[in-house]
Amino acid sequence: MKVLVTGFEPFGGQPVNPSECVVGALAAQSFEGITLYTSILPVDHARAPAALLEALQAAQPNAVLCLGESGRRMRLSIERVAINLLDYPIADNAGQQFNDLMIATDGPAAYFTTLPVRALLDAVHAANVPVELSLSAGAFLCNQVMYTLLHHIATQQLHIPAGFTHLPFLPEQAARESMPVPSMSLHTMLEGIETMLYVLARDVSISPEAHV
Ligand code: PCA
Repeated sequence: MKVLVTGFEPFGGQPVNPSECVVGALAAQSFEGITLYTSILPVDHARAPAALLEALQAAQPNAVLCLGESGRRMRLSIERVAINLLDYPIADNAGQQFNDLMIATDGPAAYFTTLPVRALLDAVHAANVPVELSLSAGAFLCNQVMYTLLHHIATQQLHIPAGFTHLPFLPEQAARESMPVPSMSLHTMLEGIETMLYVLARDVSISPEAHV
């Protein structure tokens, strides 16, 4: 099966983005039964959706897992819901900052992820990697990408499990902070995300007519 995994470039003054590190490490490996496609998305409200849709077109995947950083999270956070809202206090990497703006004026208020969240949670937990289900991907770029992904899949009537997982800071990021913040090693993050990929490979029934 084909799986598209995306990450984000660094933002907010951070030297790295753990999602970019995880995606880079995954791309250097091979996974039995999985053809992996990867893409690093810009933290730019105008360019991120097009970059995501381009990656979807190129991969024609059977499942999509988008990754991003959330420095406040203590565990891998499998997001349940993307909301139709851009509302964030810091500028994106293009210097833009929005409040109270809809992502899609013709779209519903929210989408649930179509990933098998309970199976993913249980498998990652069984692999001894800290993980949780999270209600909301926020209202910044990660939410925008998750909403754009699920809106595209819904409107194109695709049958592709898709969703988002937030990652904590890496230890080298946490070490730079003046206040104590949680972190997780790249090795542990990779174990968790690899486990998720194998769950998707096991659980996802491949629809041959799925075209993105
Ligand atoms: N995290 C941000 C955007 C890019 C990223 O990695 C977010 O949580 O929205």
